[in-house]
Amino acid sequence: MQASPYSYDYIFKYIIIGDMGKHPRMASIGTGKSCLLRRFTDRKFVDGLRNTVGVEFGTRIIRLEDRRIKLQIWDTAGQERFRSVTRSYYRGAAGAILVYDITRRSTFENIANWLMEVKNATAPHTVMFLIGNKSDLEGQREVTQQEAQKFAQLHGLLFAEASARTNTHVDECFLDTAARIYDLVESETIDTGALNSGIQRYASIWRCWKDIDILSAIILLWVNSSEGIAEQ
Ligand SMILES: Nc1nc2c(ncn2[C@@H]2O[C@H](COP(=O)(O)OP(=O)(O)O)[C@@H](O)[C@H]2O)c(=O)[nH]1
Ligand SMILES: [Mg+2]
Repeated sequence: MQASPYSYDYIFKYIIIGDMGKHPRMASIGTGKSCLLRRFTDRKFVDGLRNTVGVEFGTRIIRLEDRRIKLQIWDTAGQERFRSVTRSYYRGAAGAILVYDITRRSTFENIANWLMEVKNATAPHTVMFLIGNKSDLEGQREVTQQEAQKFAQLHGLLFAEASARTNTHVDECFLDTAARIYDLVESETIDTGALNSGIQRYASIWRCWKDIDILSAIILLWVNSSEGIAEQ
């Protein structure tokens, strides 16, 4: 049964960042951020996305334990061409997905800069996931999995190689990030009430009804007791 798209317990905001970079022969080619996003939210590979213009974010509702969580994933809309992204883009991100292209070493080397930008602009508990995208292009690899793994460990990032094209490990990257954020929420490490936590708590319709039941019981009690006072 498909639940209502409006009933969920949390919204987690994610951002995706990484180079667009330059290819020696061709025009600029991105690391695949928009393709990863579309693969996760629309469950398809959309080739030839035009620099994200007009697409600001994608969403998908996932389930973790008995909670429904809406992942709201923001895409850079081409801002990364200038090697920096406005601060408002980072604001209130609970999860940051950093993407490099395993076939272009410069995109991996630049991750250190992206990481610095994210750390400077987000809350301390923002969960970060490093994706080495285009794992389908093994023959053109310029970055080994081991060195990326080592970098991720050093900086406390989750890590996986993935391919938006062949749909390899894409869901895992977004879902593992959500699971880590959820753990931080459950253990109260993240204060969901704090401004810019990147998390919004929502009452599902069912929960609302339960709250309304409790509220009407309180009103009824109050009316009864005040009637009792009036009769005395
Ligand atoms: N082979 C391969 N190509 C990919 C993959 N993901 C994206 N691409 C290609 O890389 C280019 C840039 O992708 P895009 O998502 O627009 O990059 P962005 O600028 O980082 O958003 C496009 O030509 C995509 O078709 C992948 O997993 N494998
Ligand atoms: Mg893009």
